[in-house]
Amino acid sequence: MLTLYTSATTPFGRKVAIVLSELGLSDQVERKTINPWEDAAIYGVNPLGKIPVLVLETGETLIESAEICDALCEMAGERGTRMLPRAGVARRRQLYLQAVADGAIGAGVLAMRESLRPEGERSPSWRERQLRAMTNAGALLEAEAAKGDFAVPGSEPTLGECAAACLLGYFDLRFADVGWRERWPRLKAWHAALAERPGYVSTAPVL
Ligand SMILES: N[C@@H](CCC(=O)N[C@@H](CS)C(=O)NCC(=O)O)C(=O)O
Repeated sequence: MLTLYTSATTPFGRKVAIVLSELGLSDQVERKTINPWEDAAIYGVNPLGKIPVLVLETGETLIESAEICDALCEMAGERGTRMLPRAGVARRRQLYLQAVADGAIGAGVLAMRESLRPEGERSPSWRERQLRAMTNAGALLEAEAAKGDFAVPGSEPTLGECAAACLLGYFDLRFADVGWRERWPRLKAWHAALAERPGYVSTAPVL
């Protein structure tokens, strides 16, 4: 059994959960819910204090969602290779899309935490910078979707697409005022189809 430390709202943990579902590995994982901001027990599995964390049966601990997804794709054989090719330009493309989406989510987490600081300690320019990274990433993904090689409805998403879907879900959760569907119509159409997949539905964040 694998052990996944995650929470009901983490977008990075959601990406891992979607990948597990798409790869048919969900039932091989025991989930442990933890709030990394409040529960110091997280440092027992990740010195960085972040989730998600995946502990393998060997005891090996993976502390970064991209690293976790890579390992899961390797475990899943053929389907894993379709989600994340093992080498070459096709692999780099998926890692690139994932880096764009993950980077934007990370910026969003910083902006969200900034808004929780006491009134006088908040920096509007800092938040603005993080939002700029998020909207730049959305625009970039819209351009990628316009190239026409994002998954068509009903087909299996790649790793980059799973990450992109989590970014859009995170806009819905914390940054609805950005109005991403109005800004990026191709992503809107693509997301509507992907959002029907069981892995996306069953991992919807719970506040
Ligand atoms: N690059 C990491 C980012 C993980 C991350 O930032 N997780 C957030 C929750 S969404 C967290 O645990 N933050 C706690 C902290 O930064 O102290 C990954 O992809 O796994």
